[in-house]
Amino acid sequence: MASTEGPYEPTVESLNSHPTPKWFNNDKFGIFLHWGAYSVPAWGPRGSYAEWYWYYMNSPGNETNRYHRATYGEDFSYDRFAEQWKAEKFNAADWVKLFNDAGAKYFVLTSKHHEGVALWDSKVSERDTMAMGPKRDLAKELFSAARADGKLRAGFYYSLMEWYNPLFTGQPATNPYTGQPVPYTGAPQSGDYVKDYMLPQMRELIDGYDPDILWCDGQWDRSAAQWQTAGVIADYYNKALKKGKEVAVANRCKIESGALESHELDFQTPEYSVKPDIDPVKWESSRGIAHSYGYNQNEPVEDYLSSDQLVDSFVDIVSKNGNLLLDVGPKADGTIPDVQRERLLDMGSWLKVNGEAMYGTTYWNRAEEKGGPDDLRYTVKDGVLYATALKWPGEQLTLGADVPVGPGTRITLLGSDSGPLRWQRDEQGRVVVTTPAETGQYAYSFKIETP
Ligand code: FUL
Repeated sequence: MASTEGPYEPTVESLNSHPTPKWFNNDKFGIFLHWGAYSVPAWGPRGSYAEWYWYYMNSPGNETNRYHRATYGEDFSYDRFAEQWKAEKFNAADWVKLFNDAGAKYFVLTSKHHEGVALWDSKVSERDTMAMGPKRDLAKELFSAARADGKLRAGFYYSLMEWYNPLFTGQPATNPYTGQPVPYTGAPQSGDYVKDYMLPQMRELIDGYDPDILWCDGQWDRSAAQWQTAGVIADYYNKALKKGKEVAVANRCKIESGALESHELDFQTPEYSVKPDIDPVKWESSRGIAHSYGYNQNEPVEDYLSSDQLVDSFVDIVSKNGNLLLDVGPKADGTIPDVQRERLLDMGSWLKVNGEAMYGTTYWNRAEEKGGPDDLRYTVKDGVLYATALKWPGEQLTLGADVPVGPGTRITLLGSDSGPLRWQRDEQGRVVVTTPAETGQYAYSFKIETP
């Protein structure tokens, strides 16, 4: 397909010259959503990805393979989950409100995971939630609600690869127990997977829904030359530019290696991992609150991060030039599990007080004060330095000797009404701040202003 006019061309050099949007750096916190037919069984061995249900079900010897036979029987094909998926309690406005209350600034919805079920009204396939299960354009409902509300940016995750699509694999999907072929419901039977199906789907998402973020996945399965995503990305950038809009594309959209920590496109995508130190190349770490992206009913509450751990990890990420894309796994009925909702609201109440030390900041000359008595992280914005202590420091907070302080310096604790705090230097020249009464919870942001 011919490229639209504009400065971006479908070459590695041209696409890599695209700047990471400023808003993407400023916003820091997004919500990832993994919702699909896998949300119906919503099951995986503890510590595994529940959205991989079909793959594990198809792997003899795997716990999910045994679980499926025992729970649903050998003849129950995966696509029946898509039919059982009703989303009957899904209310997009409620989700948007929850994400706002969590302090998130954007979200990324799985428009199609490796199982191949599209969450929008796809014209090139009937393997979508219009024809199957919910019989609704879930993506449209969520994007419309977000746009009506006007506060969140909206992005799409899109899996380039599909596990058992015959058009992609060259063989029929099969029943894992009998080896008999099973239908791959609704997907086109002929044509070229990439040219006639995958790239047109990506264009449907971009042209029809105007996403702010494109977050590909499943890229490892083929080379950049085979995926041919460069033309779609160039058009996406050019169209955005014409509209005066800035969009962000994840490195997994693969114009070169697609490796999670490669520098291609707009940001790196480490998964369940955090950079050990500042990386000036923008990155966004994604993870579920527990060990799965898709909802896993087999995961007990103790497998979830506590709100304290979550906030600490977020502060750590931001101090190192990262964003946190925190995943929510909704249930098949469209409700969000209580434990996930609670964590999100705790993040939100922390950010209400301390968000000033996070949103719109950049990293300082170092992320943390190693060797000091307090576990703290630095961020900076408009000449103001913030030091966020991951634990309450006690009566004194010890900052590095090079923290810029002088006669007019004013140090305050966000959320405290005690006013400016006393500070002095210790024998090693470090800046020691006398703390007020303990406030809030999880982590404590001190604001250091020097005229
Ligand atoms: C991985 C996928 O295989 C996981 O299921 C999840 O979507 C994660 C964000 O990317 O590569």
